[in-house]
Amino acid sequence: KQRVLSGVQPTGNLHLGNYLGAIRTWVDIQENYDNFFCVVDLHAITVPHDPKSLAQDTYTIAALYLACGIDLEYSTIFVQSHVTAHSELAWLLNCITPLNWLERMIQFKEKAVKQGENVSVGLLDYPILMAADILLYNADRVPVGEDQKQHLELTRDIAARFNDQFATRQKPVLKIPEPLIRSEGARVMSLTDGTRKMSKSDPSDLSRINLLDPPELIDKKIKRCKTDPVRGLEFDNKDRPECNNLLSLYGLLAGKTKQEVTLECQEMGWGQFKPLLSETTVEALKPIRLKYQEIMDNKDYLDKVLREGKEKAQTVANHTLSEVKKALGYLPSL
Ligand code: AQP
Repeated sequence: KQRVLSGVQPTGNLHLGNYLGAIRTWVDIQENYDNFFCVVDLHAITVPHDPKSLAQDTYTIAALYLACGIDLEYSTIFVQSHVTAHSELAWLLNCITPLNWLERMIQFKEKAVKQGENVSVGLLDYPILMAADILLYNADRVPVGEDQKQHLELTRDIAARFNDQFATRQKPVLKIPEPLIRSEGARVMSLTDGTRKMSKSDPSDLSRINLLDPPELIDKKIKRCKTDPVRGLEFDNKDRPECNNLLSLYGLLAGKTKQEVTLECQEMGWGQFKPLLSETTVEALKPIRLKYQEIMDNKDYLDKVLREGKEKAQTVANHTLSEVKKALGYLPSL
């Protein structure tokens, strides 16, 4: 079987963008691959974080993976910081990657502007750690949202450069991964501005629907979300980004095609559509919330999942790391 690797940062709760852009795809494809899904807690400290909530947030994301349908028969779930090879490979890749490759990254430029002088070296280095995450597992496919596309291209460039410099064409050390970005759900937009992606770091909680939001809150957020005064609802009108986003969300959550949604909703006004979207969202998220609660009530089970996940991940990661060190010419550990 081909290998899949992906992850989410434990920075708060997951939102519909993380779910529809990434995790839903993981669940849909998992039976066909050998999957590693990690909670990327080393990435979570590249921006200021609260040490009091990091561990709890890590549990939350791992439990949400399971609640969303990640199945341990096909997939391994683990915590990035529990497998030390991630930090170690990131260092080795740091030393072969030109600085200007990182300075070009759009996400760095956007986040760095927000943080001014406090921006950390870690934020610049984020894509190299992500490359290490992927390359350690010889991943063939990396299912992510559209916003991670540039980082994946960088991962491919780093792997190719490493192989060029330290391996032979016949026997490459690092596997060059392919992105897996589905067209539907790859870019879920904010509820308060249809031109910006739904994001955890948006200061307004009204801009996103979190997977664990209670029904009343989901209803409130949809009631208040930005719309427009145009009559009728339609996809793909670039002057109506909010309309496109809300119809897309409805289609994805109701399991309906674009055509079906168009037929059903083209004559509707917002007053009729919003309650429909709200009800559909609540129904779609209900099983996730219930399953999540069940898992969080059984921390021993969750610890066992993460302990076993760590062991499996470590075996694969340590093997790749030792191949990389051998290629770089290190004296083997005595
Ligand atoms: N709006 C989105 N639409 C589709 N996919 C998205 N992803 C994130 N936002 C959207 C995908 O979710 C996965 C996890 O990404 P991450 O760990 O990088 O999450 P994050 O960056 O903490 O989430 P945000 O909300 O994107 O945070 P900020 O505000 O920090 O930028 C990835 O596969 C990502 O593509």
